[in-house]
Amino acid sequence: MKQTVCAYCGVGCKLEITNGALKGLKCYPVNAGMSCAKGISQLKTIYKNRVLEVKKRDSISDQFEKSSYEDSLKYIAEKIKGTNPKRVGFYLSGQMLNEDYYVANKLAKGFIGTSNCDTNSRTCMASAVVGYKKSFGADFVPVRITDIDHANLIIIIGSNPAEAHVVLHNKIKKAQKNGMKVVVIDPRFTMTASIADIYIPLRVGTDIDLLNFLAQELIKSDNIDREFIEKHSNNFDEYRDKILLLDSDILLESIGIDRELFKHFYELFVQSDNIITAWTMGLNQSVQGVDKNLAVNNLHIITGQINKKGSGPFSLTGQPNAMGGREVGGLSTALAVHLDFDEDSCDKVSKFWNTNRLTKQHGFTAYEMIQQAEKEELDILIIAHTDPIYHLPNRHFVEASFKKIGLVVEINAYSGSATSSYAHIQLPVVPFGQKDGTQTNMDRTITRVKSFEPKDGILQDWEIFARLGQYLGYEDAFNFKDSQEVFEEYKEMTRLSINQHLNIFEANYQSLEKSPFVWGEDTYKENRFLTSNKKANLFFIQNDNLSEEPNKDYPYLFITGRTRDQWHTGTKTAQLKSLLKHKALEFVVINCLDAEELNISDGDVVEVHSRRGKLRAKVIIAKINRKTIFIPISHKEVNYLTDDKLDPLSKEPDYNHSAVSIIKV
Ligand SMILES: Nc1nc2c(c(=O)[nH]1)N[C@H]1C(S)=C(S)[C@@H](COP(=O)(O)OP(=O)(O)OC[C@H]3O[C@@H](n4cnc5c(=O)[nH]c(N)nc54)[C@H](O)[C@@H]3O)O[C@H]1N2
Ligand SMILES: Nc1nc2c(c(=O)[nH]1)N[C@H]1C(S)=C(S)[C@@H](COP(=O)(O)OP(=O)(O)OC[C@H]3O[C@@H](n4cnc5c(=O)[nH]c(N)nc54)[C@H](O)[C@@H]3O)O[C@H]1N2
Ligand code: SF4
Ligand SMILES: [Mo]
Repeated sequence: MKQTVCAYCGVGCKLEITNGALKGLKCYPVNAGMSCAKGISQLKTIYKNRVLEVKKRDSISDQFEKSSYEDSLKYIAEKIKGTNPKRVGFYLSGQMLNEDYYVANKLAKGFIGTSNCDTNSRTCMASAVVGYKKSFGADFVPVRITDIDHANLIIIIGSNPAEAHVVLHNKIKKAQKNGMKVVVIDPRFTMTASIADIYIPLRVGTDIDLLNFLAQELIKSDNIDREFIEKHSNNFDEYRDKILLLDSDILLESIGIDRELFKHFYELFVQSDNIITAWTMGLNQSVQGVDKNLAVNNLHIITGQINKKGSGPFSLTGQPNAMGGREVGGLSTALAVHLDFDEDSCDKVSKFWNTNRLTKQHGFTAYEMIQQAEKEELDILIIAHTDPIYHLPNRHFVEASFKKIGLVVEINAYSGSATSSYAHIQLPVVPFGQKDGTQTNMDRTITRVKSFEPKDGILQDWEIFARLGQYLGYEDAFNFKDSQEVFEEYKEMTRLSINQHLNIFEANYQSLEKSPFVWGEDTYKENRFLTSNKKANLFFIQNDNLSEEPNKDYPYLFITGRTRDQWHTGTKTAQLKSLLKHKALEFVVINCLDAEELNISDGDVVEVHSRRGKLRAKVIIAKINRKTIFIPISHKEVNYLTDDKLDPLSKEPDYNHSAVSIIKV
């Protein structure tokens, strides 16, 4: 029986191939035989819509011409040699395998000497990473998927697992049958909300107010864990004093719910022994994304709901290997293996990689690289496994900036990305089914990704970076034989980490297939946080309402997200008829009273305008707060509307909060 892991979401379901079909692997605890429609459709996409030739052109107004890996990579190497490393950028992806990430990161930061090596995880998990580091001292998710079986309450806030993490949602439903309660907090009545014991339709961007209000009530009624606070936290007195000064009427008014509903939520909270809070893009993708994460972490600290079975703040990772990318060091704000750019770390890493070209400071983050390009300060951008033209906010700005980059290289397995129209060189790679290595799911489980189809002369992502390294003259450093050899080097490198949880060096590549490795499993339950005094930090947070406010010209708030059977830009999923049945690709959800006011009916086409751009979409009238609309990422033009404000610390974009107007066409 052939086994592998799903290449879509962060749940990381194990799949088996029997009789030419994929299905969930029964004996694997994470999915126990379950899977979703996207997951099992992947055999059909291995040979569909693929990029199979190396292509090159001088200008993006020219047609592509056929090239070869050797010619193109030698050309790229020459261009890199002739440029200041600070003007070179790498744009990676939480969908790359650990081995792909490792080699790309080693090449960029270790040998080319640029830390402008960031990933699409910046648009996704960056706020959670910073939040965990500030609260607990390390980028470490202190919850496992199996904790759901031991929780009495799960609070799902800014997250829609029924569509985005389907198998996790099924696990939640199962736990609910066994008594666990579910609270869903979302301005939109989602598929997840439909199973909620309590649904809280808060106003967009008011999560901090709600979480602060809850903290205030808990402190006032002494429903907090004093012993835990005393032994394991910093800054409680200041936090408490400031929380108690908040005016609850003003908070309620901001959240937009009545006191009675809040009371139900509060009562459920205090009656529950074990509580998990799960969140995703409704909190992270915000100009206050880090603050929203801190507000969640605060609650778990004051109630001691952390580091014990069935509890904890659970940031749900979106992409299949976004967690692995963080471990390897794919973000421009990290060097490698959870090390920062301090002198000691730089020395250790230089020695390990045997290089004197290591970059020694943070690089530009994803959107900042585009801002550099706009100032004509980026000469080369190498993009792998992601489509920044499509996915970054304020797309007109992104498109104009891309045109100023001298050399754009796109490494993609599939054709039809928006970025390919802006690329000078397109390099094909093998996708799921033909590639080999490891990936880490949302609860730190490292599994083996197995190839089961021939590569037909096409390279895997890491092989492209390794060859480029060799053409740049670093033959020894990039002389890897296979994915296992890359993993072995990466694994050894994790011994350098200061994150005491990161024990990946104990994993065994050969046995990963049968017994996946969970890193950090034995260390955290002892309440040892990785801050300087080993205690968790409380931060008083206020809602500063920093997002774009609606006004007379743009009276609606626009939020964004996913639909169940589509994967982002759809180069794989939008090709399959079977996956197009669930929901249309290009729709806008509007509240029925707003629709009435605008004289719009279900199925009408409307034009949505923001200060940055416009698009057309088909109306679906559904339950969503008034003056709030939802457009999914499957809408090809969605990011012409979105705002490009960034969180000041995580640099994650404010996708989920733009002011728009709606016009019937
Ligand atoms: N089918 C499918 N699944 C996927 C993906 C996919 O493309 N397709 N992508 C994967 C990736 S990369 C990611 S990051 C995850 C994302 O996983 P999720 O974040 O669960 O998915 P979204 O649909 O973005 O849901 C965000 C939710 O936040 C809500 N929201 C918006 N603003 C606010 C707010 O101010 N407060 C609160 N409380 N809620 C708000 C939205 O209504 C929406 O329901 O999904 C992963 N899974
Ligand atoms: N409006 C709006 N914008 C958003 C979001 C949102 O919710 N709303 N969410 C943001 C988030 S959380 C994310 S994660 C991003 C996602 O945005 P992207 O990362 O741009 O979306 P994907 O479609 O997942 O892109 C993956 C690309 O990799 C290619 N590919 C597939 N397999 C392989 C392979 O093996 N190797 C290589 N090299 N390429 C391969 C695919 O063809 C595709 O072009 O979007 C962000 N942008
Ligand atoms: S839930 Fe996620 S990991 Fe599991 S099969 Fe579906 S997309 Fe794949
Ligand atoms: Mo994501």
